[in-house]
Amino acid sequence: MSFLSEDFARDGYFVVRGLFEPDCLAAARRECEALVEETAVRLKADGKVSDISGGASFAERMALLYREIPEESPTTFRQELHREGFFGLFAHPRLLEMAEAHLGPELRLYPNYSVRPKLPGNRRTEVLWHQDAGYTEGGSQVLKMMNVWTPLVPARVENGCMQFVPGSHCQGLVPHEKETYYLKISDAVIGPVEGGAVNIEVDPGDVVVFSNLLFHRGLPNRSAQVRWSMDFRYQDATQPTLRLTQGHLLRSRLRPEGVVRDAAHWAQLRFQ
Ligand SMILES: O=C(O)CCC(=O)C(=O)O
Repeated sequence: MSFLSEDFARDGYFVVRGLFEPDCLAAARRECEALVEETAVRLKADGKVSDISGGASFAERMALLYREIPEESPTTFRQELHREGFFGLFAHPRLLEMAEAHLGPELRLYPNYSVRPKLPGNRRTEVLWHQDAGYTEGGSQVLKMMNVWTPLVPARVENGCMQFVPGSHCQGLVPHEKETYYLKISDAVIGPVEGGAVNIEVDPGDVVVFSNLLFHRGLPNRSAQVRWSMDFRYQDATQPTLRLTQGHLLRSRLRPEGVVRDAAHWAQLRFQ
C-alpha cells in the first residue's frame, strides 16, 4: 500500500481511477433513482409539484422537481442510505484494504455517509473551503480517518467538482468560521494558498481518497444537470465518534460479531 502512504503523506489525497466495478456503481445509482422517485411521489402528495417529471434522466430529474421550490431541496441523503445497493461501495474490499492499511483493523463507517445531489445554481449546495476535521465536534481533537469522495455522474469544474489544496493537510487543524450554510476556513489561512488549488475532475467509478485535514471545497454547479456524488469516511473504531451517532463496524478483530455482514444486513440497519 505504498501509494497510500507516499501520495497521501505528501499531497493529502490521491485518486484511484475505475475502482468501482460497473455493477457496483449501477446498484448505487439505482438506489439514488429510487430515492428520487420516492421524493417525487411525496412532493406530489404534498401538493408541492404537479408534474413528477417521470420521463426525465437521472442527471435532470431532481433539478426539475425542485425548480419551483429550490429552498426545500435536500442537500444530502443520509438517513435514507440503508438500502442494499449502497453497501457495495461502502464496504468495497479495496477501500477497506486501504483503510486498514491507514487506520488499523478496527474500521467503522463514520456516521456522516452521504449521497449529495448538487443542484444547479443552488447556493445551498456550494460547499465552502473547509477541513472535514473542522466539522467534527470536540474542539481540537482530530479523529483518525480516511475520507472518500466518488461521483455518480462525471464531475467537472462546470458542474461543481471538488477542489483541493495539495499539501494543506500538513497545516493541522485551522480555524473555521460559520457562514450561512457551511463552515469556511478563515480568509487569513485560505487566502495565501487558494491559488494552488487543483480541480479534481473524476468519472463514475473513480475514487478520491483524502485526509480529514485537507483544505477542500465543492465548487458551485453552473451546469443544467445535477451533480450526483457520494462521500463517506472510515474511522479507527477504537476512537470515539464525538457524535451522538456511532456509525457501523465494517471490519473488526475485537468485535467480529458487530460487523455488518452483507448488503441485506446493511439494509436492516439504521443511520446511527
Ligand atoms: O461534494 C461536494 O461538493 C463537497 C463534499 C465535501 O466537501 C466532502 O465530502 O467533504
